[in-house]
Amino acid sequence: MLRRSRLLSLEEALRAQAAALGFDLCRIAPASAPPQAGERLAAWLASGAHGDMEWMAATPERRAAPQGLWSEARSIVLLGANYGADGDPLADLARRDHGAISLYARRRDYHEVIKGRLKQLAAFLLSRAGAGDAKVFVDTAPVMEKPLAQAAGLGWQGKHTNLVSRRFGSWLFLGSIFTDLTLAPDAPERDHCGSCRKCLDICPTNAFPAPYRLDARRCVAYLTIEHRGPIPRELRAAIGNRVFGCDDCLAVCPWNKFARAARDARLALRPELDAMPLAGLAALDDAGFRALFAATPVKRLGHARFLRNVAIAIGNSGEARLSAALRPLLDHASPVTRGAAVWALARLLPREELASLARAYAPREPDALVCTEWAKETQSEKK
Ligand code: B12
Ligand code: SF4
Ligand code: SF4
Repeated sequence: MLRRSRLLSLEEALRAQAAALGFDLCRIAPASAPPQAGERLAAWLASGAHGDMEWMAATPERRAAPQGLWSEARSIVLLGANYGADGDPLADLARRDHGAISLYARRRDYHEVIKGRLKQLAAFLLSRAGAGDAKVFVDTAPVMEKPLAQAAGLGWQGKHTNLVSRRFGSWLFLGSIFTDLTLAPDAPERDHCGSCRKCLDICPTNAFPAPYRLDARRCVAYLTIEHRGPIPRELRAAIGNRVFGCDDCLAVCPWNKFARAARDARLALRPELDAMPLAGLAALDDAGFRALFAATPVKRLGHARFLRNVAIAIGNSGEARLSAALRPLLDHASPVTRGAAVWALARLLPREELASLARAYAPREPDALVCTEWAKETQSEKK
């Protein structure tokens, strides 16, 4: 065994160690900037498509090119971790009185799981090479992970802009190791979308102005996870019962026929987070929210914004009985939650009942935006 491992090249040993640590793909790209990624990032930012994700606009020159982030970088090791599941990831969307949480978030936060493994792999690489330096990134640093992963050949950026793998379909988490070692690069992957446009057509909020271009301001993932304020009124109905993220464009991709369930126990799905009754989610207090979503990405959203999302989903449920779950939210400390509750109640209550609630709550509402919600809903009732 020892004899065999001595014969492995550094790159082969790295790949074997990546597999041993639980990564499903490991390939290498040169540290040069991925072609056109910088220009396209600049155009995307200039169009305002990043919405209120100011951190995306903060350091574009560092994000556009690996050597802008770390001038010593010579090679980038790109890692993919499969998070596929058995069954239909969109099945929960049909249960309108239940909340749908996107597949990536119904489990331990991948940032934590992957970052630890990246550090272990980087330490292995440096000790094996006997020299060099390395830095590890997953998601949160200004790194364009998808174009880099395409340059390394993990897959290609599909028309929905995510990386699609011939082996794992849409379901890969990405991470990277930047190193000042010069490693032999792998070949890039080419686009295999062809004339398909399934991901573009299924999007509930029409978030793709063109193939390969996403307007994040319309994407349900942005609206339910990143956006801090009230969700724009014109997009609320299309969100349906999605309370955290969205998988529609990923799930319809034909390349998922090659996908398989994740083998990684630390990324195992938590069955209790599958289609939870909306009434129960609305009734969670802060401690209950934290306990239910402990160590998952949902916890980082915070209780108030989670309730905002739950209120919108209840408003979309068509179930008048769920209005009882909304009423306590009218007294919530967060105006964003109160405003969403007003909108949702207007979808479920008879006109007179809503008018009576408005008489009780609107005059003592301190927040201008929530007052506007009351005014809009009671005005539209008069029409
Ligand atoms: C910001 C961000 C978001 C934003 C914006 C998404 C976006 N597409 O930019 C929001 C909040 C909406 C989001 C949502 C999601 N995200 Co996100 N997100 C990121 C983040 C932090 C940065 C992405 C970025 O750089 N965007 C800027 C734009 C300009 O870059 P781009 O998407 O690569 O855009 C390219 C194309 O537009 C293309 N292009 C433009 N014009 C043209 C024209 C032609 C002809 C062609 C060919 C190409 C082309 O060039 C651009 C540059 O390469 C990355 C992590 C990271 N650091 O990379 C995770 C990341 C992309 N997200 C991830 C995931 C899982 C998701 C969700 C699936 C979560 C969910 N289930 O709800 C959704 C998917 C929504 C979607 N369809 O993209 C994964 C994706 C893994 C994968 N296999 O690709 C990442 C890589 C995190 C990770 N480490 O695993 N996300
Ligand atoms: S994640 Fe959902 S809302 Fe966002 S682009 Fe994909 S289908 Fe559209
Ligand atoms: S659904 Fe079709 S167009 Fe979209 S990424 Fe997959 S193959 Fe490409």
